[in-house]
Parts: sequence; structure tokens; C-alpha cells
Amino acid sequence: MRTIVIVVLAALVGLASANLLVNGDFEQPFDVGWDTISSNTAGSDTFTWSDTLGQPSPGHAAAVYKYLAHHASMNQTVEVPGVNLTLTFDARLQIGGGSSTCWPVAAFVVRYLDAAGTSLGNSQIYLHDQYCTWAGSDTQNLIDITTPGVWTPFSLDIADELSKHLPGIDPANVKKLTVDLYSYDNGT
Ligand SMILES: [Ca+2]
Repeated sequence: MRTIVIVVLAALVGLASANLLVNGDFEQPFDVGWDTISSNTAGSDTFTWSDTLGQPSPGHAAAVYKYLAHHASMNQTVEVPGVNLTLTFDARLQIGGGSSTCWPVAAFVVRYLDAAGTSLGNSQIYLHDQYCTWAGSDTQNLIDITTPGVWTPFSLDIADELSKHLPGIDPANVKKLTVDLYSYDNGT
């Protein structure tokens, strides 16, 4: 099955009020500031930069599309001065129908890293079908979206998120954040 994640604007803002993300508004091509990774054990991936993705505000947006297994990701890792940060973004998440052996997930993932770049856990704002087997834990918070296929503004208070939902992550150890437009499918 297929998944798509589209983001028009992503901002990670701390007390200094500057966006820590490079090209978070995607007004430059996504090879400015963003990395792409894909794993195609089946099907294909597509990364798109366009001003005609139906976005609610003028300008460009980026889209990550994956058909069948396994995943496609557009991501950016930045050093952070602490966790008093707010992440805001406008996104549209969409999935095709799934089955018990081929289920898709579209997600906007925030990965928390230590100074060495080792993952400490993540928060995922995600859209999944009934067959998805992902589970939350004290280092992984799964947040269901309620607006599939529709452009929606999202906001995540990082300090609040860690203290309320991720007790397995010590905020003092979070030195980097990865934001990840992530399209996934488990099946072939
Ligand atoms: Ca834009």
C-alpha cells in the first residue's frame, strides 16, 4: 500500500525565536538542509518539491511518497540548546488501504538524540490503519492524527512532550533533534 507525507512549513523555535531548521519552509529545494533516505525492498519512492501540492499558504512544499516496503524519509538533524522548544508544522498525511501483511504508516517523527547522535527515543505524529502493530513505550510516544488527507497545523511543545509522555528520556541528555517526514509500509 502507499503512503504520503507532505509538509509546507516546519519550524523548531526556542527562546531565541530563530528557526533552528535550515530551509524549514521549503522555499529552497529540499537538498538545502534536508537529507533523503529510502529503503525499497519492494515498490518505489518519490521525493517532490513543488508549489502545487494543495498547500494552504503560498510557496513551496515537500512531499515524501512510498509505495510498498519499506520506507522513505526526508529528515534533518539539528543541535539544540535545550528542550524548551516548540515545533510547529503544516502537514498533510495520507495512506492507502492496508491489510494484515501490507500496512502503511505516514508520520512526522521527532527523534531525540544525545550528543553522540545516539537515539534516545521519539515522538511520532502518525496516520496508520487498523493493522499497524507499532506500540508506544516510555521512549516512544505515538500520537494519532484525526485529519487524514487534510492540510493541518500541528504544534509540539518539546519539554512538555518529554515530561508528560516520555519518562524514559532524560531531557538533560537531549542535545540534538531529528525531524523526519516518514513514509512507511511493512509489506510487499
Ligand atoms: Ca513553504
